[in-house]
Amino acid sequence: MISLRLFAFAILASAGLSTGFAKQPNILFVFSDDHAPQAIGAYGSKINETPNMDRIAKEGAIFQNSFCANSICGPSRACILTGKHSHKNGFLHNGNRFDGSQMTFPKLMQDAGYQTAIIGKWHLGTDPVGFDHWEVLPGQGSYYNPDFLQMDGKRKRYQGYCTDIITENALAWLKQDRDPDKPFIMMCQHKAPHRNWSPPPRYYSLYEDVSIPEPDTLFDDYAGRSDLLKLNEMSIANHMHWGHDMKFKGENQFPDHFAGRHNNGEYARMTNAQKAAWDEVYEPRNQAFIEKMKAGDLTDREVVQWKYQRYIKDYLRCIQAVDDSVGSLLDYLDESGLAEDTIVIYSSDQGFYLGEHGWYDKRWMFEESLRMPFLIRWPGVINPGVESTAMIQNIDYGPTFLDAAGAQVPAEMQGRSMVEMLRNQGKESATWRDAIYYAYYENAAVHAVPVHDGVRTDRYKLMFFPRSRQWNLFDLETDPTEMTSVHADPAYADILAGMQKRYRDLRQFYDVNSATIPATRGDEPNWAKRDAAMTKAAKNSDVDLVFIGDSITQGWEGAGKDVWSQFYGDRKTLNLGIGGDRTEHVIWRLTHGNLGKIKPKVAVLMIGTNNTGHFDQDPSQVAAGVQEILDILAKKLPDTKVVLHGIFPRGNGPLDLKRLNNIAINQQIRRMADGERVQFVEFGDQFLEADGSISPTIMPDKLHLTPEGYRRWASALEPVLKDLGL
Ligand code: SGN
Ligand code: CA
Repeated sequence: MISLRLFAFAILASAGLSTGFAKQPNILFVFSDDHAPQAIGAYGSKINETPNMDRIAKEGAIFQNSFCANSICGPSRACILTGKHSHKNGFLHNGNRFDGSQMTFPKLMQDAGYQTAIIGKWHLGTDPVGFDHWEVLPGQGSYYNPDFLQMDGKRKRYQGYCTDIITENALAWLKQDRDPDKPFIMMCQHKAPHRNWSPPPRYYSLYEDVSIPEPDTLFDDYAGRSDLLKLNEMSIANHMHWGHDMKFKGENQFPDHFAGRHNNGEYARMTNAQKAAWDEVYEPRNQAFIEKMKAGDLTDREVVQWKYQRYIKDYLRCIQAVDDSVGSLLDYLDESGLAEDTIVIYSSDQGFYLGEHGWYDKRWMFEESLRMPFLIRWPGVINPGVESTAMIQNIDYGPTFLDAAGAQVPAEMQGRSMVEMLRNQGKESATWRDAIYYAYYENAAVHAVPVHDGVRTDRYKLMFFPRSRQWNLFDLETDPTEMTSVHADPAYADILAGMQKRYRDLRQFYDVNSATIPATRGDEPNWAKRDAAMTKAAKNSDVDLVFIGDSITQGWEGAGKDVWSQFYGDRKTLNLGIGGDRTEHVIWRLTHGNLGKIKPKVAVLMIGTNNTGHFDQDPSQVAAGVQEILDILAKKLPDTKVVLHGIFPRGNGPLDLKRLNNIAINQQIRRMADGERVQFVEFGDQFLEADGSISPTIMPDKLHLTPEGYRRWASALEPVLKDLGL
């Protein structure tokens, strides 16, 4: 059988693929969910011990600066599969569906002769592609008696504890089902220690008699950073659920201290025997707490401290089972003689807050959730005990696996192979990256974390929040817990400018154009309300004319009201304008219900002045956003004629910078008209005085129209609409 494997490798080598290693190594990639490095012994944990994970570090390498590209489950996994940032692989936030037809590293590993398998959490919506064998949890999966999706489309329920079942099934495939003549990559992906942190019976009492040390920032008040931090819904103080998180039964008895929406679904899945074992341990603890509360023995602060202990102990108990899993897998590699030929990696989809900043969960670009564990053992290549400070990211995993397999890393992968660095015992070359780019897109969702992105170098971190258009800058050397943003500190002016430059350049390097990335503003209540109202209105298909845009379009319901009823009152119209929207928001709306069932004869589109106003965004980027909207309209409303407007002039005079930006956008979007489906109209001159200024009787704030302004707009547009049969 060995000869077959060598034969396969010879073919690979003759095809121009070469690892530079004796043979293609196997890869065992153990990956968990939400396991923060600060809860791993090898990373210096002060709160638990993980001897088996530590063994990987001891016999191989630990990466101290390992980061994710987007700190949330599905996106992190999609970044790994594709070696690309979220905006490139299309999986921006949980709830997206992974496009399995795109290039992924498992497919390329198959091409390179590998047998590929994945068992456990997947969470990408569509079925796995590129795997010879898969068995995955539906969605988040369950800790107790979990169901698994099978390759034949059926579901199979197992009795027992999820972490152990995943381990057993991974071992079964390694032992019995794989083809021993081929190299393999096995991705063993645990659900643990994801919320609701349900441990296995053998660890119900682990840590019960000790008090786990609290992080210094448990009582963070969120001062000194973006005010959006205060809107979070992920604090131990205010957002722990009575049943789901804290494992109480029955009605929430202290609604001032516990959120009450969620029951413990894991308990509900248990068999009677499992329930009895659980109750025997948890109920006396619960009753003791309830009695203390009833006696008024605990201050508010002490309640938070109790909740922290309940949370962290359950979380660490889950990790202990994951550490057992790593132990069993390593033992098997030893026993089977595979250890020498197998790369072993332990990582997790993102970090997690273990009470730091008063939080649980992840998402923010702060250290605890930006970091990912990365431990790697590669016998014969990495010496035991290597510690690397190179900045690595999850987009590097795919390129590394491919490179280790001797396969070509496609140019479209944005990450880089770490193989050379691994051969150099963790020392990065001079051309390795100096900074990482990070972006989080899931706002208007559970935990209320706003969209933000940023860059991190070895010392500084810059974050940008588009909703409030705020920058935050952290000096990780003087403020490692990120308690104070120094963006406005004059002493950091040069550093801020340098980091902003790096931010712009990295966004360009990774081809990030926020004007084309669908974005909801659903975390802003007024926006959410109007968006919902428009989606409702669009359910009525009887619309001939639709206006799409921002506040200038929304203004037809304000300053433009009378003109609207005069011109459009008798026509079947719909106004899809929302003040403050940029191209990316319109893209989101048109793909999330705003077009409903309508099939209008004409769509009037004007968008982009806020891309200019908010960010002075590069005209070609904004034009690409407009193009994206036109593409969506072409797809969704192929029979609708589009009247694409040049963005109206703004500002004081002909050389106003923002006006010039709009002019430059208009120059580009004019070319998007085909004269057939899309017509371009430019009405700017309607609003300008002879000297290029804008009269206050037309735009008092040099941006928004008065009733007279709307009259001029409607009059100029009218012949175009008539021409189009309206
Ligand atoms: C669930 C959890 C959230 C968690 C997300 C994302 N709530 O919605 O706390 O942030 O998953 O997690 S729960 O009530 O279901 O426990 S992720 O790891 O899948 O991204
Ligand atoms: Ca996760």
